[in-house]
Amino acid sequence: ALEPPRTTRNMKNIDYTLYLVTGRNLLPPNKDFFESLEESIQGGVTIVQLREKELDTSEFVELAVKSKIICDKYNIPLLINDRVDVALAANVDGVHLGQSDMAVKRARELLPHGSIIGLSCNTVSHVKDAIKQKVDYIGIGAVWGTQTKKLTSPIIGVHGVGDMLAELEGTGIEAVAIGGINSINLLRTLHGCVSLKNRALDGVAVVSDIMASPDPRCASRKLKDILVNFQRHH
Ligand code: TZP
Ligand code: MG
Repeated sequence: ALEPPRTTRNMKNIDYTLYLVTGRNLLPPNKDFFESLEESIQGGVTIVQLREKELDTSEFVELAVKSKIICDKYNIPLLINDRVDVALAANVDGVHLGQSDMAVKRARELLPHGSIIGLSCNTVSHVKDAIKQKVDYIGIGAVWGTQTKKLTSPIIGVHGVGDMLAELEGTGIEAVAIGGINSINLLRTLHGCVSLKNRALDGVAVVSDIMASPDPRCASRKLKDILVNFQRHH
């Protein structure tokens, strides 16, 4: 087994613009996971979360260690979905927690100082709670319908996302939307999610539009161009 690299990221100016959430089961036939990961970063992914629910612990740790080497090469932060133990073992940059995962406070105590902690939020009440728990960022969703995850909460829509963004005003907590976002609806999503007080998303999280693509570099670049252009004009 490879040794986990010993780099840490203590300065938190994280770029959430194009947030890749992985799902190896979505890869096209014969597409290698690490090749896809590297190409998606080359296309403009700015942060990566390994979301691999079906891997056992040893497989997940090894996947994380190898992914960290690729992410480090491009100075891209790497987060782990749900599993604080895996994040610790692979010495990655943080975790993304769901509402029923380990409490943020506990994860903060376990992880190295300066680790990134994100939380999934589906309601304004979740957002208020996330602010109290001092998370680094929240993932808001599902903004649209998705085939990638069996949803356990209603689809929020752009106005729902906007209402949740409004709560974040002045907190310094960043936000990405997730769920069914692709290059066709991205610009509409970005414009639609802007809160009444003009707060926009800091980025979008995407699974299938990148992972399922035979050309993830191209898929990412397409999304990134739209995001950067929106950010420039907003
Ligand atoms: N959480 C809410 S929707 C979703 C997750 C993990 C999946 C989004 O996947 P896709 O393929 O970008 O719709
Ligand atoms: Mg989770």
